[in-house]
Amino acid sequence: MSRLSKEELVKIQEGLQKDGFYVLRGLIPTETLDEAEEHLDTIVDSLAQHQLDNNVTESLFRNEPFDKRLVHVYRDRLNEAPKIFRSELHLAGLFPIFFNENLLDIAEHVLGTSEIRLYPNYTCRPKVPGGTERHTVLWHQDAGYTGSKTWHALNDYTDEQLDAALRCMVNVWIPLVDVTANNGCMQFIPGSHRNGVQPHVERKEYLELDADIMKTCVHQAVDMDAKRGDVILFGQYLYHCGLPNKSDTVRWSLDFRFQDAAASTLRKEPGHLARSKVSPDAVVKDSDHWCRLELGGENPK
Ligand SMILES: O=C(O)CCC(=O)C(=O)O
Repeated sequence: MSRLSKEELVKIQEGLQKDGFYVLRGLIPTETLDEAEEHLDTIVDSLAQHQLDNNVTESLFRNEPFDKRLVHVYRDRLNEAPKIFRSELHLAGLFPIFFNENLLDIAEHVLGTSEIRLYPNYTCRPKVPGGTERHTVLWHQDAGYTGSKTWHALNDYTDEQLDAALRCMVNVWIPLVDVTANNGCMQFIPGSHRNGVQPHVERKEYLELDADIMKTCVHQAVDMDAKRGDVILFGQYLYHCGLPNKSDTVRWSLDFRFQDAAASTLRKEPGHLARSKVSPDAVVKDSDHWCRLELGGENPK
């Protein structure tokens, strides 16, 4: 894997500062994506087996392609299909993506520290067709979730801790299939990261940015089309949503965040150390190590 140059890292940081996001084309090698896909398919194996055991389906659909299999497993019940996987992601095939050296170089450059954690919120989204409410992500800022006490956050953080936690995070979104508006890509409002954290309303499946705020800017929304292996970077403050999937295949993607390991996660989970000069022995070493760990890292006793 060739490493990004200093010039490229500077350009990424400038793009993030200016627009609130940056897209890297073809960063993740095909073999890495193929391996991830193979391991994610084992999650689909379990779901298919469960449906078969309960006489809900007549087959495991093992020969169906990765972007079709869940459609068969959940045929006529697409609104029951899982919207995310999290605890299931301690799979060997995901280590090379979550701990990709180029992504860690970007995090180190953008966050200005060698102490980087994988934030305890890493997600795989199998966005099934049908445009269901469950699979259509409403306009939001990730900061809305990170600080939300009814969602994941601890009850006793200070405003200073919240501000520090949000400012030293970079979000990574990777499509495992080509994505367009038709199969439910994200939409961004460029420059919206400059507005700070805005009010969100609790909806059934997701939080939603205040409707009056969205009225003023939704006409600026851009479709974040991307190819398998591209990487979309953005920050906690950017207004974004995930469109409904109107295609007949599953829109698979991964999203995760890197954070300065010195900041609070604002959760009970500490995350997983991904790079460190201070405590190199505490870094997640390899895929075997990753498979032995649990979602979000060991909770402090
Ligand atoms: O994948 C999507 O459609 C939306 C993802 C998203 O909102 C996020 O990663 O914060």
